[in-house]
Amino acid sequence: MRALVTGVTGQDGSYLTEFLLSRGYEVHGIIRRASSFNTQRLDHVYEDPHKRGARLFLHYGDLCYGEQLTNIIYSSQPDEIYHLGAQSHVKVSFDIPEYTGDATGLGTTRILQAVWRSGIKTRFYQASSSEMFGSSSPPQNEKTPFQPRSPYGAAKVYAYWMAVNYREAYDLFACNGILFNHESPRRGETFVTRKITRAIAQILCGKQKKLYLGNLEAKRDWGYAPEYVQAMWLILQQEQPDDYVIGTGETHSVKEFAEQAFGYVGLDWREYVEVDSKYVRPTEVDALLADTAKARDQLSWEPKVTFPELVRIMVDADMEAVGLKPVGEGIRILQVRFSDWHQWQISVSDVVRSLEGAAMEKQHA
Ligand code: NAP
Ligand code: F7E
Repeated sequence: MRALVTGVTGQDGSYLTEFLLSRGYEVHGIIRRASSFNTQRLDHVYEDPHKRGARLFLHYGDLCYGEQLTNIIYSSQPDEIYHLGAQSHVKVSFDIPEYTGDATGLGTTRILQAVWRSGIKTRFYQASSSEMFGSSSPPQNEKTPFQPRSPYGAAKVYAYWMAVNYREAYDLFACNGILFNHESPRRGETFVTRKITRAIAQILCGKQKKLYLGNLEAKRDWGYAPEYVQAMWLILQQEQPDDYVIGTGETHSVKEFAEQAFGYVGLDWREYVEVDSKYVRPTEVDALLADTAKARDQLSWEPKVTFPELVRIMVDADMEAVGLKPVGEGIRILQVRFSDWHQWQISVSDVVRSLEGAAMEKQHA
């Protein structure tokens, strides 16, 4: 089997690549040209493509330019396409709404059009988001109306309907995974969970005194990212193309996340966290909570990692990244819950150290 992954350098793209390689896939990934290395999340699985038996190949492309996307799709002839690439930061989407619409919204249309025009028989996964539900009351499922509250959410709604439209108009095997927030030690440093766990490690080693956050009352359904990429794969293995909500069925506030994370290392979050209105959004999604009955029934997918466990995994990883001895519960959770494809040493330690190295370089730049 051959898969093409857009957004391969991101949190989900890197876990999905590991998972697909572990299942024997050949994986082609699309990366953006950057003036510095942007493949840190993949370095541990990357092999020289000249080597016999190499199964990971990277191609330059940008979601804002259709021609190159068509070339890559045509030349790699994938059995499955996982379209994960996007400008994925909600707050940033208010600053660059036009670009967000282009990359996150139209990017999907460019890929769908390339698939249709090239006539390749492939299955297509669209990375849809719980942000599309916006102000619709929780719990949210596949039938809940979309009422997006950000340029990002609106762009994802457009992309969602384009996937549905190509399925209905051209019989493409196109599916939407409507994923609720999922986090990990590879989460980008400016998303709230990683911002908190990373700050704790910096505070513990004396490099940071305060953590400035925005809205502490917002509630999210937070799960563990490696489990979510397994759901993406399952969605494309079904007999019929369809759309699925993926989440944990539990919701917690930002304040609760901070409380648990600081508490895990014996600190009181109230002594360190301060609110800065700079991080408050013009419009907020107040509460997200997944109703995952369909995924449970049809995909037999259920998350194994709980909210306190997710917090522990992330804090342990960020402590390790700065050279501190982790508390250790997070490390044990991966040993018990995951098979070979996702274990601490290879999947967390090596990657987090290289990500932390890159983040430090940026700070000094
Ligand atoms: P992420 O870490 O921000 O990764 C986004 C990826 O898209 C990166 O590889 C990035 O490349 C790439 N990208 C951005 N703009 C691009 C462009 N113009 N051309 C080509 N590539 C581009 O996001 P994630 O958390 O892995 O999420 C994966 C997908 O799921 C995204 O579509 C996101 O919107 C969606 N989603 C995420 C969540 C969540 O909780 N994580 C929930 C629901 C849906 P660089 O590395 O070069 O920046
Ligand atoms: O914010 C609040 C913020 O940026 C979560 C993306 O992966 O998930 C993600 O979007 C909550 C919001 O994630 C800070 O206002 C408080 O209510 O971590 P976040 P998000 O906006 O939910 C969805 C499902 C996606 O699809 C997206 O791609 O936390 N919050 N203080 C803060 N958020 C940030 N980033 N920084 C703060 O200081």
